[in-house]
Amino acid sequence: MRPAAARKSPRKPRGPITVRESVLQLLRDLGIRKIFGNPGSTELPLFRDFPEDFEYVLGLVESVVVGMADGHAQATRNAAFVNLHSAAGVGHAMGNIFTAYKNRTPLVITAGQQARSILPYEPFLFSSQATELPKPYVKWSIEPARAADVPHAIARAYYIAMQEPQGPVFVSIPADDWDQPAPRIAPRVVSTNVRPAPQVLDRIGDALDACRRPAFVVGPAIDRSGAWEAVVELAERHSARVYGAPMAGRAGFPEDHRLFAGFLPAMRDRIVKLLDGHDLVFAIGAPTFTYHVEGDGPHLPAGANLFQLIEDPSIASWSPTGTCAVGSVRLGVLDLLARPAPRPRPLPAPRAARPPALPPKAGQRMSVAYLLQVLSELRAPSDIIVEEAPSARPVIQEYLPVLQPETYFTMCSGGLGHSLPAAVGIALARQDRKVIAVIGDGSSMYAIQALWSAAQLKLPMTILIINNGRYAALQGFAPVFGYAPGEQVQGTALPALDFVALAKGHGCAATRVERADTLRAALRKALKSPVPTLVDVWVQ
Ligand SMILES: Cc1ncc(C[n+]2csc(CCOP(=O)(O)OP(=O)(O)O)c2C)c(N)n1
Ligand SMILES: [Mg+2]
Repeated sequence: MRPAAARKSPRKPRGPITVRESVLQLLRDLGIRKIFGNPGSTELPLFRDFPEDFEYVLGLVESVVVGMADGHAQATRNAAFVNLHSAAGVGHAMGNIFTAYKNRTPLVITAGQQARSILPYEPFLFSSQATELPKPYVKWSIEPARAADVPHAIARAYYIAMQEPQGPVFVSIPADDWDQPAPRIAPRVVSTNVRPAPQVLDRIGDALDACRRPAFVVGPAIDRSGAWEAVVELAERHSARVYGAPMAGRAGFPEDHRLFAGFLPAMRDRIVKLLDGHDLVFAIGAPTFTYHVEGDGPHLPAGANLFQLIEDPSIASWSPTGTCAVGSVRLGVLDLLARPAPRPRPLPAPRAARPPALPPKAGQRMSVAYLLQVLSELRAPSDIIVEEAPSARPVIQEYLPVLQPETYFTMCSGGLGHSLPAAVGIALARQDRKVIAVIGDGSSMYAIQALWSAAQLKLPMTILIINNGRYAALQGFAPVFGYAPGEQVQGTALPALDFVALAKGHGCAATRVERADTLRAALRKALKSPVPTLVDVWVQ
């Protein structure tokens, strides 16, 4: 980086301006001052005369770049601007572009392209079908026909990304475009959501008023749309029992609330069993339902009617049954709250208290439950948990409950390699909060370079590695796919990874916890640390 004095300050261009100047001014106007990227020769022209009021956030591989941008966009509620290297860089990013699409995270992803004048000669680094490459996991994809159209394309991309259902968009930009003349693009006011149709909401409201035992299934679009408090009020008004939706990337309800009944698994017959006895199921901001394995039989218990409120018309279209209001989850819930209060209903019985996790017996490793119970005692309720630890998920749901809005993030996609970089992006956005990344040993290795960005950005985050030395989720799943009990599952052992060395090698502080009696002190110290600190905890 050049010394501050040598850098140019932002200026208001007069007369004809370049594509670069036009795009940077547009980004300022849209409230964007960070560029998440990994540079190559096809991107370098964008960064010449890099303005002082922008920050380039470097990820060492493009998957980390997109993961960080995803976290930042979710935490700031504004699209993040991403710049990737042409073809190969977009390829590296693809896993986390898929995840951003499933997470419904607004990202304006740009990528370099070779200079227009040599495109006919299939040059080095040329992306021959640049706009096809990220499909179908972007909402829109374009390589503008002329250099002068680049700023307008980026503006259009931004408004598409921000429109619910939000998501990533893609703009391919030839390297020689940045110095070409372009018009200045004035920012516009474009509304980003729509109010669900009142007549469909009325049907849902009438059914809610008339039913005897309502169940709410709360999904990620609640927190995304800022509807957490409104959903709590609606559940209390109807004395509804509230279940977490399977595989949700955000929490939608306080998990210590008397009405909260736990999580639905991603399995059809078990969902039907858990919802048995309810005559109405209202899925709020959740797909109905995300399944992980095959199942047959009904999707709902006998006698139950399904209603749904979701911002995504595509999700609404594949629900197997029921009535769906499409539009802003927050506006929809507020409209339901504006109806007259129903006659009071008896409260459902609270769920059974979970048993406390016990420390390990001498010579044994601690359980994941014990680790999370201790973390739960030490964290503040406003700390942000960013999680990717597949077999630990059900234990996290029991022992590390989410208590407040915007304090839990993971991915909706199932694609590992998201949450460690996302935690970095969230920590960058929310420097008022402690961010705790809770990551499986296997998951961490899909995006371990995120540690370097955390160290360079000096983010005081905690990275907790739940180290069981294996891909436990796959071993746990094996019987579902016909494995005999105890049969070895190929490719699921992860010996000889040294997370303390990996963390230190990326510039983070690190410590290892092998025994339960050193856990509390190590976690307490890490949570207070002013630098990114990894705690590698060995569990059963
Ligand atoms: C990109 C990607 N590759 C592979 C998988 C398959 N997969 C699902 S869970 C899992 C294991 C994760 O291991 P770890 O983070 O250690 O968690 P554990 O299963 O031990 O709880 C794998 C490899 C995936 N979901 N995403
Ligand atoms: Mg593991």
